[in-house]
Amino acid sequence: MEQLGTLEELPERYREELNASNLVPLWPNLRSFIPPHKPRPQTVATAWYFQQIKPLLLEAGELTPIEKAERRVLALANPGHGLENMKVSPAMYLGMQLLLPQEWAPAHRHAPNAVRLIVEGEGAYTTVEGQKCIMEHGDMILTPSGLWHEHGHDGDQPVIWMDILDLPLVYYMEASFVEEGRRQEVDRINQGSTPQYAAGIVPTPHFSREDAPYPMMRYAWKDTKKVLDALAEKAGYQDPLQVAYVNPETGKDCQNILGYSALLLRPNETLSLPLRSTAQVFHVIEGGLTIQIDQQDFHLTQADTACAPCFAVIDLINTSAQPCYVFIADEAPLQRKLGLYSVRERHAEGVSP
Ligand code: 1HN
Repeated sequence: MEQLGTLEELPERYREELNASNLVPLWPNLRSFIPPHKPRPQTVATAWYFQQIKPLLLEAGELTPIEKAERRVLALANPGHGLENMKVSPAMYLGMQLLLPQEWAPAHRHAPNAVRLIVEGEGAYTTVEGQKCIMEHGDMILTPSGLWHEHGHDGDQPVIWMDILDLPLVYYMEASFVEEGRRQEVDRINQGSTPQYAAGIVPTPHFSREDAPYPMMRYAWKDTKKVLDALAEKAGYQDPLQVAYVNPETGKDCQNILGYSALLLRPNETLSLPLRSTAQVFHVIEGGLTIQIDQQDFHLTQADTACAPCFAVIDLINTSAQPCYVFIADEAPLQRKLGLYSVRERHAEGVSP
């Protein structure tokens, strides 16, 4: 591939004239905008350890009253994107949120979609459009774009959860804003059971399905874990055990932009993932594992989180005698809609299996 001309090669006078007319020569920048063969991500493989996060988050609880924070969150920022940009990848924001007993995080609704993954503590809940979703360890709770949500806490211990939002993308699109609201009336308590879906039935379409794109707000961990364990009983050695969080009425991704799944890594199992065009986040719900990302090892235990850039070579390694359950978030729904999603086999990229 030809080496292209640089900015420095151009006469200073010419560069100044371009500048004054808001013009930029493409050729010095061309290679970085369309690099050969694969993207050059700013996202760097990074891990965040709960043991380090928790004391700092609890200290935030002493330093900043909830009224002064609205949401008391420490964002997990990828240094490759600049910490102040508070992103883990081009479209994913991650944060750890603390709510103390009796605290209240008031109602609002905003353009970015969010999910909460409950990390620690009991007694808290999120109310989404009048539906009170009880928070238990490992549950995933949706708060989709434009829906009212607020958090409360009737328990007696701090509760910590992880927020995942498509904020970086929505902000980049200049589409991000919030509205504040009044305390919601609770009209339904979601305890996590979804007997209609377990029965293989959905409401009849007297109401257009389009009108209810979010039939399920809470994905209870106890149910997801049961399904993974049942799959493991029938699965062969090294069959990937991964389930996607979907809209149970359509089978499609549960949100428009980010995708969510859960994976079981059995004792002493190693899983070599295919190379994917999306960045990925890995969060340990139970157990421990080593994640090798482009030859870099991260040793994670319960509540730790790591991210990998697009097309990274990733191995998930469980050397323990305990099963390990991992929550995964990615940008696949967004990339699929844009026609950008792809998967490459390792051997085609010269990587040994
Ligand atoms: C938000 O609304 C929440 O509702 C948490 O708990 C984190 C990060 C950025 C923008 C909005 C919440 C957020 C957020």
